[in-house]
Amino acid sequence: MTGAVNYNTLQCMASKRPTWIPVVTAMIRKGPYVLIGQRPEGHTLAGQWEFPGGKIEIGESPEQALARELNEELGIEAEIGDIQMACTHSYPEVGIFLVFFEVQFWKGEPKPVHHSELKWVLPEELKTLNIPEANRRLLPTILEILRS
Ligand code: DGT
Repeated sequence: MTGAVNYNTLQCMASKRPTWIPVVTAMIRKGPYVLIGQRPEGHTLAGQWEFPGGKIEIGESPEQALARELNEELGIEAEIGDIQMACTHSYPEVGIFLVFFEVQFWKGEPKPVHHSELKWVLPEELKTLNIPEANRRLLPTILEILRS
């Protein structure tokens, strides 16, 4: 039977395909400092320091998703700048596709609406903080970008 779609075969293929979650994050810069937030209790990676951001929802562009996340998490109206880098990271059950954007301009003062704490740090301080494994692997590149 040429041209016929075997639904069971498709289901089987789909279940073997890895799941990737797209995540957008912001490098929010003020002079030499960058803003990071501590992930709250009750979420994965609780206590770790991350760049603010989150998952892209269906129908959103990456920039729209990041602007929404920054509004929800920090209470700011951000102008999303250029993509600085992108990477993938695999957790046991799922992978994330992580895209970092530069943010230099925003309205409002960032508040820890979602995070347990926010802080402005010098890029070097990231070396000493508990950060997600996905970010740790890329730290040399992250530092290079933040120093420029
Ligand atoms: P979750 O992960 O189910 O607890 O849900 P959320 O809403 O706390 O997670 P969300 O939306 O922040 O998703 C971001 C995912 O990407 C999460 O698994 C942590 C991971 N990730 C790794 N590095 C970073 C980073 O620098 N910033 C953010 N925002 N997420 C990161």
